[in-house]
Amino acid sequence: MSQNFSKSIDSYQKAQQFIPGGVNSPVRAFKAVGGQPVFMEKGEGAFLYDIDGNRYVDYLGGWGSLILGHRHPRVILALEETLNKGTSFGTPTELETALAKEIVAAVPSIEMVRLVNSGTEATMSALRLARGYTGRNKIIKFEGCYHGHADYLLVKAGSGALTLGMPTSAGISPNIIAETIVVPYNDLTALNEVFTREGENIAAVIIEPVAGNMGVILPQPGFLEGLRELTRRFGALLIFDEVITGFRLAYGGAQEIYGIEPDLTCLGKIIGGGLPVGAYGGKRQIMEQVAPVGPVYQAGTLAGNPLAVAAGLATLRTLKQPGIYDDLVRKTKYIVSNLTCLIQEAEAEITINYIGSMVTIFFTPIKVKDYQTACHSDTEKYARFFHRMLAQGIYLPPSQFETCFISLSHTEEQISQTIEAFKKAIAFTGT
Ligand code: KE4
Repeated sequence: MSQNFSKSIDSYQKAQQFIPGGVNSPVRAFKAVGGQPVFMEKGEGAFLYDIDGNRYVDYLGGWGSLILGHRHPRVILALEETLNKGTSFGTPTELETALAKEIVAAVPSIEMVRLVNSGTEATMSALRLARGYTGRNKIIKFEGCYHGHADYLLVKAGSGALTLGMPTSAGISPNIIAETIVVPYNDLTALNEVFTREGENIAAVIIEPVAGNMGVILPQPGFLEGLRELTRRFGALLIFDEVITGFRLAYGGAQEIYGIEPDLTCLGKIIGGGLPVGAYGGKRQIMEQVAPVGPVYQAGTLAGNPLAVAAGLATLRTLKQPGIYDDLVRKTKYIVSNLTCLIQEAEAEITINYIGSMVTIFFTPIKVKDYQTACHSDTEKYARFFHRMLAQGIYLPPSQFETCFISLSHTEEQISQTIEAFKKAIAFTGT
């Protein structure tokens, strides 16, 4: 299938005149894989259609937001019904209460929740709340985890920061990051040492319970349990950043899978059904420190926006149907098992990490369990692989350090097409 990208190339030239890098989020610019970004026109189910008329099976899924696929009928209907009443009121609406109630019912550790506009706002607010609640200032994050672009979290961060080779951004005051302590993911010994040294100064530990921003990396057995025990012992809050894993791995998120109860949880992506929604929530006694009830301030003009909330609510209500997560896992296991056979047949130096409907194909033969081992991946090979898949109509994340998402809308036919394309791509990539 010979693809034509002339309109995307032209649009990219135009975009770069008005927008830094021609994109509104760095990872979209294809810097890590080379070539020109593809401009999309439309999404439908598991397909993306670009402005040149090329069609792709989509494994980006709006960076994890679109677990139902593009333009799910229930989401579109909810948006149409809401749009008929308006787009934004800046007042409380019953829709917001309904989404909050749905989240509280889904996640036992969340007794109250505040809706915001993005995952960044959710983690930023949760950390401010942790500092306000504990009266402490230091925070711990893990190397390679990405929690959005708040200054004090852009330290050895993953996702786009890692992709662009700038895990710590320019423009951040040393004073700000002086209170951010970074520990290797899955390293309980290092974490123990920090707590022994600084325990009474730590306001919170924030973690992706399953990392998605170094590519998929699972917590080693005992790691999350040890983290929970240490935070409890030293009086620091445990914040699960479930912006990716929330409602992705289970209806109750990663904390349902691993049986760990954090003090605060950050959500995003899926709870907006493709529109901008983030949220942070937890125990009532902590959340009641948030303004206007308590002294920790946080606000947002469009927080709880009716359209975004309606799309999120329709998504969560659809995910509640029996068997939904079993279907996602079944599809994912089918893809992974077929790709694994092809890797073995080709004796390719590729490792696949996956859980639920989250998958990363690492171009390294070693087990990827943290930032250092993720960085062993051959990003040049990944770039060649990415473009070979793109040329065969498969759209993957334009970075080795991201996650592929399987949605409810991926069909057997599209999965077979993907497996076939993978076989050709790894032959070409020379892995
Ligand atoms: P947003 O501010 O982008 O909505 O959410 C930030 C965030 C927080 N926590 C986790 C675990 C996240 O994965 C994210 C954002 N994810 C990236 C993709 N890995 C967003 C894509 C992008 O930056 O363009």
